[in-house]
Amino acid sequence: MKPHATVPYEALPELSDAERIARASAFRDAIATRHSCRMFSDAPVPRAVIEQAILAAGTAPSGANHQPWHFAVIESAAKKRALREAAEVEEREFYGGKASQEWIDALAPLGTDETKPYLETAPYLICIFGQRRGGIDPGDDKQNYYVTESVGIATGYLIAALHAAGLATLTHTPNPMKFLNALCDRPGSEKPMMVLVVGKVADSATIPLHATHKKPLDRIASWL
Ligand code: IYR
Repeated sequence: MKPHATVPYEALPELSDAERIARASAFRDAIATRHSCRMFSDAPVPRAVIEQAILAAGTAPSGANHQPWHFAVIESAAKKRALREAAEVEEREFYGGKASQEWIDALAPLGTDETKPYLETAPYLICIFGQRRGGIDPGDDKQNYYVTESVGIATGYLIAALHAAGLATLTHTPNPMKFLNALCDRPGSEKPMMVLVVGKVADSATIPLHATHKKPLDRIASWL
């Protein structure tokens, strides 16, 4: 390697093989209870939970460690209503003819339609933006790399952190979603990538049976 400033890798725990397997399995059990939620309670959630989860997301790996993400957290009723209205305009077009029949058929087991009441019910809508340019220091205007991949990984961390805090999430992707820039006061150079709906699960909420069908290991992995 070329010379560069370093610090020691903080020691990871020395575990027995059995303990590693048990921990990996326990994590799988815990994360497997996470499902996309479309029935949220309007119960408030402390902002500090969201802050800690976003800080966890901010530790994700990214191209050249430029951390090309921004999380705009909508919590005001007025902004939530505006987002819902804009999203529903697009969803009406999507379900009203823009989407291919194949896509509509694929969504049938989820029971989704153009009405998105949870966009107003849930306490937080985290709008996630990718930055094509930036860098690590304030005011940097450097090229960023692997923005989509980096933001995707950070979003995974965010979802996992919120799940660990006992909160439900829904990844929502209005199409197109450029309206999010104006709504969230973000510069046009940023790419809106996802809305993460966050809150407590509503009493007697259900999930589609379809969502419980996960592929077995031999269909998602191979050993070479
Ligand atoms: N954005 C629409 C449609 C939709 C698309 C996919 I791919 C999904 O996994 C779920 C929904 C909606 O939110 O209804």
